[in-house]
Amino acid sequence: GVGQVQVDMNSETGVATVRLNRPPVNSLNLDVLTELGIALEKLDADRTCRAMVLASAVPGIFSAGLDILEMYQSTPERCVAFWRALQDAWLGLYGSRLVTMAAIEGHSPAGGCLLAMSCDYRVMADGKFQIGLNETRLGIVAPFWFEDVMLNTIGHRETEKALQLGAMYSAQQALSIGLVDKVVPLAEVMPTVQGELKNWLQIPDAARVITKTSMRKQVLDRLRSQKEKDAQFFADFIGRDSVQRSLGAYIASLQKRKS
Ligand code: CO8
Repeated sequence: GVGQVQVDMNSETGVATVRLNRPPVNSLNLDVLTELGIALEKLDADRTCRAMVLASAVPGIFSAGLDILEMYQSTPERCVAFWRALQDAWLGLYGSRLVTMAAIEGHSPAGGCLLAMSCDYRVMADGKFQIGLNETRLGIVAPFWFEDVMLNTIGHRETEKALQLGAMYSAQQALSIGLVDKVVPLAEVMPTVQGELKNWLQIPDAARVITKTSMRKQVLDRLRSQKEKDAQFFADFIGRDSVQRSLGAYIASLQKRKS
């Protein structure tokens, strides 16, 4: 595909590469999340596909996370639609039967970190890029299922610190707490992912998928059982004056940083 979510399926290897392509920073708006959800659904249904690499078509960025403009001065209806698209994309990714690998070749805050953590394996470029759930720094709160995914990735103690502080980690720091699995120079990220995929693809799919499902089902079901409530909570929370003020200030600080 050539849209904001590019899918390249290699039918010889059974590996699909999915690249986010929304310059300048791959922020996730309603359209991109909808496209991503559909792409994941299609790959899941494609019996020739065994694995997926999630990456970016935009140099220097994996994803800047949720599009802040979807949360700022929006309407409750739009907020709910936006949140449903995020829920569905995430349920598709975290629950995917495919081997999923994140090739993190750039910054990966907030929603970007969520996407990466939701894969089976993460390789990150060494250097200046950062990854983490920074929500509290924006005056917002990572939803319970973001928290669940992080708990499942780095454990309770590190998650407590990471979430309260809204901590952003360098690749080396992320490696040391288990937030990513491997750190290599930028040019080595893709080759490293391809090499690691060989290990995962040696395992018979059926046994691996049953194991993955068993490990992730509880967290998936927790959201599945309260999607509407969660979407409504998001819309209500985002609509608060105090939250809107925090987001407004954060957007201003992002713009100021540039000059
Ligand atoms: N959404 C919308 N616009 C963004 C975002 C974003 N997430 N990130 C950056 N932009 C904009 C910038 O404002 C800038 O716009 P402009 O050109 O008009 O000034 C443009 O994109 C380019 O950004 P930068 O110049 O900052 O690009 P850099 O390459 O220097 O830096 C970074 C890239 C590191 C990604 C930096 O832009 C950054 O830190 N962005 C903010 C990332 C962030 O904090 N994301 C959090 C989103 S919240 C989320 O994902 C989960 C929310 C859960 C909600 C729960 C509520 C209940």
